[in-house]
Amino acid sequence: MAPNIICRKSWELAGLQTTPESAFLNRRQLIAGMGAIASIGSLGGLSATSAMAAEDPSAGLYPFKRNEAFVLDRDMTPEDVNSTYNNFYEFGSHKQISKAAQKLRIRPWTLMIDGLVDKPVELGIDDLIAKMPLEERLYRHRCVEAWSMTIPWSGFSLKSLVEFAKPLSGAKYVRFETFVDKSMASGQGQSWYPWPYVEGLTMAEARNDLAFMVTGAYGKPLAKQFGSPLRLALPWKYGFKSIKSIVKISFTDTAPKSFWQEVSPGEYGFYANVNPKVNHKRWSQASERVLHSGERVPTLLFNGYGEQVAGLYKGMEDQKIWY
Ligand SMILES: Nc1nc2c(c(=O)[nH]1)N[C@H]1C(S)=C(S)[C@@H](COP(=O)(O)O)O[C@H]1N2
Ligand SMILES: [Mo]
Repeated sequence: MAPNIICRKSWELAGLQTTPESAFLNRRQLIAGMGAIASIGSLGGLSATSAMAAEDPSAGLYPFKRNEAFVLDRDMTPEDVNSTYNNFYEFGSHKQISKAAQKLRIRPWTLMIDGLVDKPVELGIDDLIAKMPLEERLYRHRCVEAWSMTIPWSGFSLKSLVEFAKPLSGAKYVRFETFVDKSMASGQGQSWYPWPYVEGLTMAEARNDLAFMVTGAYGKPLAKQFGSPLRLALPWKYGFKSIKSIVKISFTDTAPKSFWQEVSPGEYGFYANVNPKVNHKRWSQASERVLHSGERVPTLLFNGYGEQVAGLYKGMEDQKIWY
């Protein structure tokens, strides 16, 4: 991983310790718990925050405790920058989808866990969150399009979800699937795309410490455009592997075919590990544009996370693991 320099950034001072807001959210939670929330529609003029608390009962749990093992040598991307520049094709095939994504309904939200497991289970997102060890991690994110950002994600390790799912010994891969609902997601009307968005990992990748299930960012529940209420963060792989708004996780014995493999098999493969020396068919991967500064910096092997993940690919370096 990158040199261990811990810098306190301005967003931390301004953002995470906003006691007034979290105190307010906790009060809202309490009211919701007492059943008084039923009257919320008649209050009128609700602030965005209280509307969020009403729709997202997990709001009072944030911020999660930061896991100090994940440190960065880069500036944090300001929240307003990466929450207005997103890839979420369900809401349009361009970066300005943040408004359209507000149509996403995030409660009730059910996650199905099935396939080669002890017992398939369907559970609500808040039940899942209640069972998982919650923490915050600072991660880099490197899009295959050669831009990058740095984000404080909240969530839990994918490893803990795998343990909860109790996969059978025949399980070799994990397959993830995004919701399908054309009435919320206008992009899903573009029938030339192979909806739903699908992604996959090997079991060893899914059990690696770095693989993170994300429920929040910047010390609060995920904004919808980030793929709420549940997405992946796989910082050593190109960003498209970090699938958003997950409704189904299946354990399988065959490698799942991902959305982008389906769209363009010559350009996108199953592993998609970051490697500055292996170019995309149409552009170089040697460097990347830092989203908030516009600066160009060299791209690092495994996006700087080789220490944690290189062992997963020992002896496979000459295979198709770099796109
Ligand atoms: N369901 C779904 N997940 C997705 C995408 C998408 O279009 N749909 N885009 C991917 C790509 S290409 C990237 S770079 C990241 C972008 O995440 P961000 O908008 O939070 O930066 O989400 C990934 N996950
Ligand atoms: Mo991406």
